[in-house]
Amino acid sequence: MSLRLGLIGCGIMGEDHARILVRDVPGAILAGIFDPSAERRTQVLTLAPTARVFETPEAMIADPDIDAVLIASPDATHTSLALAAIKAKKPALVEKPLGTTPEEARMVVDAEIAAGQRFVQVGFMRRFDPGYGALAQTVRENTLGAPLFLHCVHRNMVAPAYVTSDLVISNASVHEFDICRFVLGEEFAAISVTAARMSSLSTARRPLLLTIESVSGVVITLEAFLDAQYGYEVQADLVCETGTRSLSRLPRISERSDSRFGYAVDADWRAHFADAYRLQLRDFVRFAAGGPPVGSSAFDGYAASKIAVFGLNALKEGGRVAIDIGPKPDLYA
Ligand code: ISE
Repeated sequence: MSLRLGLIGCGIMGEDHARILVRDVPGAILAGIFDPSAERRTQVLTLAPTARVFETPEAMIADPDIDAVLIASPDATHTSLALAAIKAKKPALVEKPLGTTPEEARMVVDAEIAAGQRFVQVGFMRRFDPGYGALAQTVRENTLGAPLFLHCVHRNMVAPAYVTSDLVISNASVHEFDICRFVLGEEFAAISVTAARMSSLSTARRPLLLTIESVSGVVITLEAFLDAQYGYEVQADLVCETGTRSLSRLPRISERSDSRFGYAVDADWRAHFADAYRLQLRDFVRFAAGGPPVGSSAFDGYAASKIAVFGLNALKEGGRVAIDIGPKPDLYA
């Protein structure tokens, strides 16, 4: 029997999950949806006309006809809904951030520890991207010697007006914190943040350069620039003792037209990480059907939020701020 998934939140990410689920994920159906907006519900119902509409997310989580949930509602609701899923003993794929503060995210970790079981997968989809997978493999198998630098770039076309410099760290850079921990397979020791001058095209936030030192001494640099205008771009260059390995700069398709030869740049992360989103959902369905946990755990979600707080301190106070996220509980070993 197919796994019956419930979708909480039918906005940009919820609709994307619904589309992927309906088209590309065997073994699961979209059985229920919740969203306060009739317009957004209708959009998702056109993809899955038989999905049942629930009045509240709590009713959906408790319903015996729903086996697992995708939580893609506004950030401030993630923690309480993840806790409700754990209480109902239902697997949940929770969009990042797991909490709006590390304390909130920690509540989810503690609830899983008390339950003695993992239910939550955090939607840091980059862990499923084949390119990042290859970088992680390089480190794991020591094919180029020890890693020394990891140079990252995170550029958005234009972020919404509410995205402040703080959110560049706590909402966008958290992806980088998670994927760099994954690629290097270790924790961070310190962070510093330098803000560039404001782009004249955006007065909401400043472009940031983050420098992070890992516990073993790898230096990570991250340009986080959310107003690049030309499109969405993510880069990562892993510099090791005997060579470097990088995410490809070139998309799979090139084009010749109008006397030009070139490549298109993706407009946003959904297009750029389409493969990763698909693989993430497939693996979540396997996990929810009884398979092993995969992807980012609740502890990884907590770690990203906690690192963000150290980053915010570094932005505010200047200088190098030591990072300590504390020990990893046995459940996540
Ligand atoms: C956005 O909030 C996301 O979650 C995307 O995955 C990320 O890549 C993007 O840059 C953020 O602004």
